[in-house]
Amino acid sequence: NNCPPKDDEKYIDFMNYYLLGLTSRSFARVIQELTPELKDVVCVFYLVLRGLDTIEDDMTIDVNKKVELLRNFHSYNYQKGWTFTESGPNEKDRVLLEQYDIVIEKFLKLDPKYQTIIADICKQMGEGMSEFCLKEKPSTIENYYLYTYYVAGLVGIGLSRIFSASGLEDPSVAEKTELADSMGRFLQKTNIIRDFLEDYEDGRKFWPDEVWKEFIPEDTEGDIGILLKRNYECCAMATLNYLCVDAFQHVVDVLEYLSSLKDKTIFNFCAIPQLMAMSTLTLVFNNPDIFKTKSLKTRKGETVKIMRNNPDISAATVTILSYTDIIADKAEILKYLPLEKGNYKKLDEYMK
Ligand code: PS7
Ligand code: MN
Ligand code: MN
Ligand code: MN
Ligand code: MN
Ligand code: MN
Repeated sequence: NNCPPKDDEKYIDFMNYYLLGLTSRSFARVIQELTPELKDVVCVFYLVLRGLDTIEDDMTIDVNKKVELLRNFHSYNYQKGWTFTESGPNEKDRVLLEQYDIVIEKFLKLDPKYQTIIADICKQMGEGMSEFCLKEKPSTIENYYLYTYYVAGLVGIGLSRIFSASGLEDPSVAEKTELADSMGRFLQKTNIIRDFLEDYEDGRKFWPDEVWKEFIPEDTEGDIGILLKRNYECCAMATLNYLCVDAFQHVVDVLEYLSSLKDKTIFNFCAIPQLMAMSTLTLVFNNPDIFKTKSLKTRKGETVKIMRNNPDISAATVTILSYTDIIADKAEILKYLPLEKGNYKKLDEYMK
């Protein structure tokens, strides 16, 4: 048998980075370029949360079973040999759970100070996710905030604790939990807004009902799918723009957080996804195509520019400001749209 032993360190590393490449399109690269002290830690953190999310997303698992798995997931990280082979056949990341024992091997080799942070965030996220799989997905704006805190704000908080624990960043980075929360939620809200059509077609709803109901005539029947109907285009656009404006509020925190970082590789790791999200949200803002096309993405050339630029805090600020210019232009056009069709007037109030 040519297979290396499962406790071979090189094999474990190879497999973990293999799984990272397999399960993350957007984070694999920035994680790999992190400083050596942190890259394995963040790679494992990613895989642990990706594993947890694969359970959350799997609609073939019975809810009671799912709640149990989500709540206990943090403890599996200490259980050598644990794997989960019952994911539905359509789960794109099921192989991660089938090979989860190799993530555990790597997790147990990390400095215990990092293990504790990862397990703690995993525990809190698992509890939050289980709460939401018992009730309906975000229906009020308050729930939408809470959900994005659980699945993304907590990631930002955990990463900040890791940065500070390494000594590469100031202890104060871990203490700015509100800014870290904004870092995560800006990414998550952008993702939820952009993926509306894809998620809807897969039976997932993240846009809070409270928002679109604001913009729709009172006696209308039906679910959020109504936003895809031609007659309701105005309401759909008002809802979209409301959610975009809500997400844009995080950008101030993002810049403040980024300006507190010292390590260049940590800065890149944090800044690049935020700039990508800003680019995506600018593209999506007031853009009716998101209700028609599933893969609305930043143009390749623009992505390359963001990545290659190797931004420092002033370059990142300039990039953000160039996007806010575009947003301001798009918002200006909005003012001249006819108001009679729907509730654009309400939108106008929100835009102030
Ligand atoms: C530990 C890097 C940097 C202070 C798996 C990174 C799914 C948007 O639509 O896969 O499924 O393709 O692109 C990431 C803050 C979390 C928030 C959350 C862990 C930034 C499980 C990312 C990522 C904090 C729940 C990716 C939040 O979505 O979506 C590590 C600082 C995982 C970060 C999920 C979403 C992440 C997300 P799609 P993605
Ligand atoms: Mn992705
Ligand atoms: Mn999920
Ligand atoms: Mn997911
Ligand atoms: Mn997904
Ligand atoms: Mn998504």
